[in-house]
Amino acid sequence: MFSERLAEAQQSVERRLGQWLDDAATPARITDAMRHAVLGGGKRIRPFLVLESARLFAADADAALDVAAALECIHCYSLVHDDLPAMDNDRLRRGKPTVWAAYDEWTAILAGDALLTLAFEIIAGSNSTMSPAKRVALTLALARDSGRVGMVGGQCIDLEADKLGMPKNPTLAHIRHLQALKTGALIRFGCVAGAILGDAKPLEHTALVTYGDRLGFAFQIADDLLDVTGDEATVGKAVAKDAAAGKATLVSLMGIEAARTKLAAVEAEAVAALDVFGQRAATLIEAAAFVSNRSS
Ligand code: GRG
Repeated sequence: MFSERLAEAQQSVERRLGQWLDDAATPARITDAMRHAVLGGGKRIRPFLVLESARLFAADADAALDVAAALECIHCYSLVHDDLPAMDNDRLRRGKPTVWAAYDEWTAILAGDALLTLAFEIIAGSNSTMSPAKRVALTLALARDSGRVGMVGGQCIDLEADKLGMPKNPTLAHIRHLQALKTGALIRFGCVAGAILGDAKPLEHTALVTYGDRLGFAFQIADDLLDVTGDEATVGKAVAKDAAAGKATLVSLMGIEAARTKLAAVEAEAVAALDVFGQRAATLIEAAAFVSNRSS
C-alpha cells in the first residue's frame, strides 16, 4: 500500500513539476539547471506528505498536487544552495553532480532563487479550484516554514556552528532546535498543508502539526544515523561528513544505540498523533516507519 502510494506520488509530482518547469520565457540555462536540480531523483517524501494529508479530508487532489510541487521546489532550492562551496561544498547529490558542479556557482545560485520564487508562483497561480483564502494561508505557512523562522533560520544556526564555532559546546537542545527549523519545518508544512487544503477541524489540524513535528525529528535522527552508518553509493550523497568535520550531532552526543532508541520513541509519538483519524491514516502511519528506517 505505502510503496504503491509513494511510487504514484513520485510519478504525479514529477509530471506536475515538469509542467511548471516548462516555460519558454525562461533563459534555457536556468531551465536546464532547475530541471537538473528537481527532476529524476529524490524520495519526494515532502510532496507525498502533502498528498496524503490532503487525502485524509478528501481535499481537491489537483490543488494538493500543486502545493506538493511547490514544496518540492523549495526543498530542491535548499539543496542547491546548501551544496554550494560557500555552504556545504558538496559535489554529489541524489547520485548526480550537484548543480554548481555540473554548471557553475552563479547558475546554481540563480537556479535556487528561481525555484524558491517558483514555489510561490505555483501556489498563487495554480489552475485548481483552491480558494483565495487557502492560497494566502498556504503562502504564509510556507514562507514562515521555509524562511527566517524556519529552514533559513535553522541553516544559519547550523552554519554558525560549522563556520564560526558557535556555540563552543552545542547541547542536545541546541541541535534539536536547529534541526527542528532546518529540516523539521518543511516536513511539518507538508502535513499541515493537507489540513489547510482540507478545512481540518482544530483537533485534526493540531494532530497533523504534532505528527509533522515528530516525523521531522525522526527524519533528522535517521539522517544523522545514515551519516554514520550509511555508504555513499546507497545514500546518494557524501557520508561521514559530520564526524570528519568534528560536528556535534544527535548521534555524536547520544551515541548510536541511544539515537536508535530515541528514533523508535519519536516514531511511536508520530503514529500516536494520528489516532484521531483512525484507519484513514494507515498510509501516514507507514510513512513514519519509512522515514525512520530509510537507507537513503
Ligand atoms: C540553503 C536555506 C538553505 C537551507 C538548506 C535542507 C538544508 C537546508 C540542507 C540540506 C543538508 C542536509 C543534508 C540536511 C539533512 C536533512 C535533509 C534535508 C536531507 C535531504 O532530504 P531528503 O533525504 O532528500 O528528503 P531527497 O533527495 O530524497 O529529496
